[in-house]
Order: sequence, then C-alpha cells, then structure tokens
Amino acid sequence: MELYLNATSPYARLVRIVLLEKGLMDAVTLKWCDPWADDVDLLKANPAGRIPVLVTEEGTTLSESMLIAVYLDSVSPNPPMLLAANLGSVLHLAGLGQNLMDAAFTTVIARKHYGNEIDDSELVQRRSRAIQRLLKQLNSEFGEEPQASTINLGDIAIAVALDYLAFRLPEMNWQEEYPQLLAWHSGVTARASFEQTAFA
Ligand SMILES: N[C@@H](CCC(=O)N[C@@H](CS)C(=O)NCC(=O)O)C(=O)O
Repeated sequence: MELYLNATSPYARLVRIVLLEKGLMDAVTLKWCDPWADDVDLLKANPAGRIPVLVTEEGTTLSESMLIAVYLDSVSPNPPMLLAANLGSVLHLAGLGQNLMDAAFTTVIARKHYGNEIDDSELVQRRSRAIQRLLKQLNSEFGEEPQASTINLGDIAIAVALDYLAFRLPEMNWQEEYPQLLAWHSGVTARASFEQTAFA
C-alpha cells in the first residue's frame, strides 16, 4: 500500500496512528508530499488534491481519513478500531473529533491565505464558537471516564484534534481550561503511535 501524507496534517496523522495501532506500518510506503503545491502524483491519486490518500494493494485509491481508517480496520484483525458492540458510541466520538479537527483546520487555513485579520470574519468566528462548544462537551464526556487500555477510532480522532489545536492554535489554551480533558488526552498521547507521529 501507499499513503500520501505530510507531517502537519491532522487527517494524515489519524491514518498513520491507525496504521501503527493495527501493526500495518511495514505494509505501507509513505509518500511525503505538499498538497498545496499540486503534486502531480497526488492529483492522480486524488483529483481533489487533498491528503491523506491510501492506494491499496489492489491499486484502489481511497480518500477521506475516516474512510481510510475503516478500510484499514478491515485489513488487519488486531486490535479493532470499530466494534459492533459499541459502534454508536465510537462513531459519536469520531464525529466530534472530526468536527473539532475541521473547525481548527478551517481557521488555520483561513489565516494562512488571508492573514490573522480573517479572525474577525463570520466564518472564523463561527468555527471558534464551535471549537469552544466541542471542548466543553468533550470535557464533560471524558471527565468521569476511566482510562481504557485499548484505543478506538473515536479516541484517536479526538486526541489528534486536541493535539492539532495545541500545535496550530495554542492561544486557545484548552489544556488550562479543561483539566479533565487534559488528563484523558495525556493518557492517550503517551501511546507509542502518538509519540512516533507527533506534529513537528
Ligand atoms: N475530510 C478530509 C480532509 C483532508 C484535508 O483537508 N487535507 C488537507 C491537509 S490537512 C489538504 O490536503 N488540503 C489541501 C487542499 O485543500 O487543497 C479528510 O478527512 O481526509
């Protein structure tokens, strides 16, 4: 398999963590690229020009991080990222994580293209309010949770999104405002799969 990625994409990091957790890293060649530079090979693999993209052993190209994660979950048996027994709650968390990632990413890209003045725009203001509501809800959902020894797709999406916030929007300082969430996040990100894929 091949994976098109870069080092700062939260979406690509989610897929790399799934690959590591599923023991599939040796089965994939990493194709580092710049999705903003219209990389020719990337555009062939994904006409949308976005990473991550997975090319399967059969040569099928898969885009969208969550869909790639679902595919990888079926390629290797251990450990499952999505279990029928708690599918609803895992997808609930995965959705919150993806929404948090999207809200943060939209803000970062708006700033990249239009400068920090864009923070006053209605779009960025809406995303900022969304981030605050998501953080509050996640803090209350994880407040009482004991730390699980296993990890699922929902945990990965949320922990990556929180890391991305700390990496790109540190002024939000969610760690100080939400200590319960920080405790949960610290447990998850101590895993080797997170340490080996840290944003740089
Ligand atoms: N919903 C997509 C988002 C992918 C995405 O936005 N990737 C960014 C990098 S973090 C990208 O490649 N952007 C290039 C562009 O939009 O042209 C996913 O989950 O994979």
